[in-house]
Amino acid sequence: MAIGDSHGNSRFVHATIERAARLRDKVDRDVFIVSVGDFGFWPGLRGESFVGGVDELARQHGLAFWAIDGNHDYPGDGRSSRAGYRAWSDPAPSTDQPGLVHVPRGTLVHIPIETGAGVTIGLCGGAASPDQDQRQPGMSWWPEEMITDREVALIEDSGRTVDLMIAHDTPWRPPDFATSLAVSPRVRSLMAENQLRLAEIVAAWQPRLLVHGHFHHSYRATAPGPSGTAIQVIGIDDENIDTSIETIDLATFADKLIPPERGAATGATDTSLPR
Ligand SMILES: [Mn+2]
Repeated sequence: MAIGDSHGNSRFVHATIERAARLRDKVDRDVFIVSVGDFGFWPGLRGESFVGGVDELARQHGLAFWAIDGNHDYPGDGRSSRAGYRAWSDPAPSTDQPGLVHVPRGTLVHIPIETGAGVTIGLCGGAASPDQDQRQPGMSWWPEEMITDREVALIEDSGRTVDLMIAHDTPWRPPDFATSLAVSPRVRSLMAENQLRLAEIVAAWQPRLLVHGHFHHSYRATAPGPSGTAIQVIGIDDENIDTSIETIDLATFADKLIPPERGAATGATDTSLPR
């Protein structure tokens, strides 16, 4: 279950955990939650209380809760307190480990599926804040927000591909997206730079499906993939219990994973979204 930007909204996140627990009990299969970033890792007591509350409720329900970092998430120093995502980072998250973890950029997780080869998920937070000119460095804005060239190089050098990619930002502009935010040319180029790095990661990972947040905009689209294939893209809205949750059945998704060579040979491309 992927959830949109939550910005420290306990009511929204607690409701998603309750919903995931009900779903698991109903379908009697494993369910885990992934936040697509701008989760609410904030400095100070407010941040600590939010992340502590999410961790506690997820543990109570025996649910794994993964969060990638968004541009508005505070990195922290990883030591002095539970505020900041570095204190929660786990580069080897597991779906049967209850509680909150931050999944670092470039992490790959393989989810076994009984009927086949399983699904490999690649996770990568990071984005440039469009509103950074209005934010205070070290208080409400952190330079670590952007994906770095080194992070891209590490992903490219690994030579691995994924089936499903979960990111905060997307290389492609969401369709029908409009914003009233005035963005300076300097910030605009930073945003483009991050999107370019994500495009490089997409080229390396070659996902069949990309799920992202950041734009607070729900949509489904397809983008061009390698050798004539299409990459399905799902954008998720923010803080809305009705529109900010995407449930992806990984078993059904795995069934639809046709090797790209076969798609190209027959000229057929399945562009329907996995349910
Ligand atoms: Mn964001």
